[in-house]
Amino acid sequence: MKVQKITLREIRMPLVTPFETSFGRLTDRRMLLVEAEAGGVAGWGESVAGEGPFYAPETVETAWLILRDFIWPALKGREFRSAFDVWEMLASIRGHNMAKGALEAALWDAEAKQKEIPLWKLLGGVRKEIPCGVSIGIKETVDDLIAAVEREMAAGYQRIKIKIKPGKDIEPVERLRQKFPEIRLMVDANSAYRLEDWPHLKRLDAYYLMMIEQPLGWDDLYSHAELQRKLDTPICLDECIHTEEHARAAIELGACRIINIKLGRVGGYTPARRIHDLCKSKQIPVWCGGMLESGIGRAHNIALSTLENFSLPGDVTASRRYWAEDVIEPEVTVTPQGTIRVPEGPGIGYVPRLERIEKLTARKEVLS
Ligand code: OSB
Ligand code: MG
Repeated sequence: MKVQKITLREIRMPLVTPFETSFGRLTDRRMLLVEAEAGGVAGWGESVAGEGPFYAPETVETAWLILRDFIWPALKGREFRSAFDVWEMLASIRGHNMAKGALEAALWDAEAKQKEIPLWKLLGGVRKEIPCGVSIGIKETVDDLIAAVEREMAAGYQRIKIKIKPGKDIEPVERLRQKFPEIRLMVDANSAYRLEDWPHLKRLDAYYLMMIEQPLGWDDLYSHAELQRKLDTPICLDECIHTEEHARAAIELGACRIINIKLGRVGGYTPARRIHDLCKSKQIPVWCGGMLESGIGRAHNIALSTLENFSLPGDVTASRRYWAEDVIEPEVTVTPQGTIRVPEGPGIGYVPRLERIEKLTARKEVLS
């Protein structure tokens, strides 16, 4: 395989409804799309870096810079066996996983398209239908939250995750449990608490949550291990896990019992699969996280979710939950049973709508 050229595009899309987490409120999304031309096909990837360095250190700007000045020069003109090798070719660049992951994923898509098979098959996926959950942002009132949960349950989603932060945690969870005693419910704090808050977090044990996601510091495995010893509720790590080594340390320390895998956070399919395999061997279930992606990133999350140990519903949802109109054809839809049927077409299995993408493009750079 050899990459002839890559095109970076920044697209902007307004969210259907604002999304609030403990680290901020988002109304519009800026996304960096990578199109890679290799051997007569075009592979597509999406960087999940945010507008600011609040979920993770990377931003749209840093991902653009690293892709242009370091990642592209490391691949340009080089012959390699398959997309599997890209991660290793980029090993001298430390961090910047979201930038790496965008191009790496685009090359997996390209390879599957060259071979005329679905990407999920190239990856070794086993699932034809993936179970879906939703992530619901922090709401003004608990009544708003209840209404949102009712809507998503009616749409079929198999589990509900709500975002929490200090002051908006116990009460909403308690009210949701009164109203919906049977649903699969979990919370995500996006690092809003400190270890000293453990007696407060301990109160969540009363509500038999599936898990509490990333309660403590974004890079603090040690405190999560302390906290997990005090809680009955399983901790799931998101922000903390950027590498296979972090995953290994987290598991060995007892810092979590579940791991959320995001392609961008770990730098692409090769590291994502390694973390998946490690977790499988340690009986740690994983699920696929979401980053408010456009259809391109969404399609990749679907492919990743077909791997065997993605046994819990992920944050992989219909295009319509976030976008009035997506950038792929067809859009991602969810069955009344709360599943997504995995596409059978080549590569990611959804076709990028070039005309629409061009219209949404705020800036573009072609590198060859
Ligand atoms: O922590 O999983 C998270 C969105 C932006 C940044 C971080 C997170 C999220 C979500 C949204 O929870 C998941 C989705 O894309 O539906
Ligand atoms: Mg999270």
